[in-house]
Amino acid sequence: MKNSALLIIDVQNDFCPGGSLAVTGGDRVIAPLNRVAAAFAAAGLPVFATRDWHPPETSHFQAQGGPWPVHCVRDSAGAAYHPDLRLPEGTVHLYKGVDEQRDGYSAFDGADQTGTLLESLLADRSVDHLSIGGLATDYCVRSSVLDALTRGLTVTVLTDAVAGVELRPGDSERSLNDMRVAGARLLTVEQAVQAH
Ligand code: VGL
Ligand code: ZN
Repeated sequence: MKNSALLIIDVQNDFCPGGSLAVTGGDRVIAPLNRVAAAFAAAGLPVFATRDWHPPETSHFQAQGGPWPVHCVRDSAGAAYHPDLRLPEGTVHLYKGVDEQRDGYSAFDGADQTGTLLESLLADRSVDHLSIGGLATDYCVRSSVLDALTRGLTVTVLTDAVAGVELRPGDSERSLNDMRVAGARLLTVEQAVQAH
């Protein structure tokens, strides 16, 4: 029997339409994520949610030589969860990308507000399988999925609950393929909920 948890990555205003690093269709992940989060909560399974949570100046941003426009600066409106996202009571909140010198794409770079890393939060709950959705397919979702697989967890990627930045057209498709080749299962939310 698998001990599953849901991991929701970076469904924040800055990654949604109107935000400073908007992902095309970023807000389309919200309805499927609300559905799967409710199903996990109803089954008593843990839900984790990350926020990209950057300092005002970081090597992640273009002004400091990095790849990205300013986004998800800690405590800003852009860093808040999208207001339509419904996180169940008891959701464990993780902060990532808090460092001035690192991109911190992976949820495994993230920690809760006491500084406990995701890996140890998962171990505490004997989690061995993660269902993962959110933003962005080609950066934080990809990196989190590959890190989870490296750590020996099994992973389902929720294909209708992810969307990509697509700096290069096709990046999302290529990323999904990389995740599949690395061992992740690709399912829609509907298929994943049925499987539980
Ligand atoms: C992300 C680019 C920069 C992500 C975060 O959440 O995928 N992408 N920072
Ligand atoms: Zn970022």
